[in-house]
Amino acid sequence: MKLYTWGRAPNPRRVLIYVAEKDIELEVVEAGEGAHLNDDYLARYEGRMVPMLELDDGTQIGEAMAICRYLEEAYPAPPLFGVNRVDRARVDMWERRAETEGFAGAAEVFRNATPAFAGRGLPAFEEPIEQIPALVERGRQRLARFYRRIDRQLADNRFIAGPRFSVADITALCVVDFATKAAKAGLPEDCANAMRWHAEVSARPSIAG
Ligand SMILES: N[C@@H](CCC(=O)N[C@@H](CS)C(=O)NCC(=O)O)C(=O)O
Repeated sequence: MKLYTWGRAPNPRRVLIYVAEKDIELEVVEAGEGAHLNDDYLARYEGRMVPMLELDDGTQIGEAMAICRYLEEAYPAPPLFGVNRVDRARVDMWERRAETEGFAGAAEVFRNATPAFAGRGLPAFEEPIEQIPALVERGRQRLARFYRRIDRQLADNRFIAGPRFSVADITALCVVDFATKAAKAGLPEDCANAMRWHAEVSARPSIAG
């Protein structure tokens, strides 16, 4: 099994944290060269993004959560997708929100504001996709709404989806760190619950290093 990653890119990081939480051994392969994925990887994988998990029989699995779900079946302990029907639904719900609200917002800011991504306003396209500067502000709005939402949720919950650490925390943490470093749009200081959560999850061995 090989996991293809790219430097400190946030989506492969979701899988790397998951793998560290589970103590799963797999071969990690760097698919990037500076600000680009390398040509060999792009030619071999039609998804043209990372992360991608390649099984020993050549099967290619893209999408961070599809990879984690595949691994969850082989390595069920500790459970990171919830422990019962309601819990699993809650984890899915918050993980989806972290991706579709948080990641989408951070990506809108990053991809439309970063000079090195000129002509690459969206990932995975072969043809140029121009940046749209107006999306930077809209991305910030999406992120701000996501931050307020998790701050309210974390007022009564230790972790994003309830009392247990889950993939929802992994995705939300990667959103916050990516937005802070790459989009200069970190957690607002008045989001005290989210700040408390961020400090706690950042100290986990799978994340702190
Ligand atoms: N929804 C995908 C998102 C993957 C994604 O956006 N990956 C980025 C790196 S974080 C990528 O491969 N970008 C390629 C590029 O910018 O050329 C997932 O969950 O894995």
